[in-house]
Amino acid sequence: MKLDFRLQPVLIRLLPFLLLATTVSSARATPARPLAQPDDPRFPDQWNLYDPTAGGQPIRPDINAATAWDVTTGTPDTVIAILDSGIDLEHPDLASKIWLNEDEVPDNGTDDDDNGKVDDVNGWDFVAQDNEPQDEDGWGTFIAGIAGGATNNGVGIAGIAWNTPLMPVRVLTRDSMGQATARLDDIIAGIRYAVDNGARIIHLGFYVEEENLTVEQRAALEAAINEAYEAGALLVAPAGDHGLAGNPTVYPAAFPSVMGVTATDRAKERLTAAGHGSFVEIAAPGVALEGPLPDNRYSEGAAEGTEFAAPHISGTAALIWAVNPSLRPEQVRDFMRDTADDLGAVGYDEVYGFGLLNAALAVLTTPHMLHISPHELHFQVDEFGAINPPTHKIVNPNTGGLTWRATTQSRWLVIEGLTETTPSSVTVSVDLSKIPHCGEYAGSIVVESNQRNSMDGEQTIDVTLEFATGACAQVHLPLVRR
Ligand SMILES: [Ca+2]
Ligand SMILES: [Ca+2]
Ligand SMILES: [Ca+2]
Ligand SMILES: [Ca+2]
Repeated sequence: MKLDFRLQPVLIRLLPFLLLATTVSSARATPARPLAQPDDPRFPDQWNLYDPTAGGQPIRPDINAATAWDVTTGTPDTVIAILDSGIDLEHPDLASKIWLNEDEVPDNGTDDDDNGKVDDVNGWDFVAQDNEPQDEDGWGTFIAGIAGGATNNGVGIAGIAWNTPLMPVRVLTRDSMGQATARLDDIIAGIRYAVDNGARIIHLGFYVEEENLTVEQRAALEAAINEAYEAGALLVAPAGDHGLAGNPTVYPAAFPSVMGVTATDRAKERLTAAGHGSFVEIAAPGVALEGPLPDNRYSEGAAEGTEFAAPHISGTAALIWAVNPSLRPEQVRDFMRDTADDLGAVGYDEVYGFGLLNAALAVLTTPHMLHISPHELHFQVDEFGAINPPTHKIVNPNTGGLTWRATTQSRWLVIEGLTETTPSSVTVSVDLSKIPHCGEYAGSIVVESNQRNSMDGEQTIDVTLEFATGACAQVHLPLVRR
């Protein structure tokens, strides 16, 4: 939403949560589908994530999230902070996704993690100065749902980053006239809170026209933003919806450290009201969107605005970081810019920026970094001939089954069941019939990435097998009898 910092507390002319009478066409053609199709009943209407009718188009209107999900559905290690009106903490598509501050003991009146906030288990409400950043307006809930709503839970919508926690940081509210307001100090404190508490992506859901910021205010906001960027966080903000109303330069989108996002529709045309200028860095779907609203409601495919395009960038950044957690924010940013589908004038332009976000290509282009665990497996045969444990799992928590494989030269090891979705895993067991006699055995499993742009080579998992005291007689019995 649009903010105005001229008054304290800052008055914001309300940017209405645009609910239009448009309905999404319910075309349900079924071309070859990516593997990771979530079961959320509203997913077929989320053309912005995956448009099943877009197969033949050289540039898809969606972000092709479904193809990206074949590689990764995100990781719990990457947290997205949503600086907005809070998040509906009870919504069935969000409750399970709310960030949990594990260092804070709830409801004991103590700031256990010493971060300056008492009992901040689920983020912070800078407006009310309490630990319940509940959304009373809807903006933050909707944005959170696009970036990382609960997915494949059989309910409502799919989000982009399935496994990524969402940290509600409430900085926006309404005044007595129903207009949206925020205090600059709260926004700055909210950014710092997000960084200090481990958010890697800071989603700034609002925009302020240049003329409504004093030089000092702008400098203070930019300093906090630059500090966050240098600390390793990616910052994302809407390019604003006043392209037809003077087309002002807006902040924070126009700060160099922030990705400014414009909105496109299902025909890949820019939302006519979207702001345009050098502060536009990238485009994402932002018209006729389906998403969650407070009180277990949904937008019914009728939300539009650059505010709702921007969270596509934040959710995709979380997927990129899942593929490779070692990246700096500027690298994550580059992968999205470099893989965006060019629209409008050839190359970068001030209407579409570097083009329309292509989450699938961004994720596939990101150098894969293999994260598997554990790196050692141990089996034991007990005196009754049973193997403990019967199976081990090698888990790849960040990326899906398409991205890696596990093989072994040890004939007595059996590897099977590579799962497709993240976290993906294989099951390892022992085939005792391949063991000639009791003793101690050492084997190995080689894990390697399938991705051409892998950053790491083979990884070896050592496997040992030993027979417990008393187990040998059992195993040798058939041989002895012969
Ligand atoms: Ca605390
Ligand atoms: Ca506490
Ligand atoms: Ca869902
Ligand atoms: Ca262009």
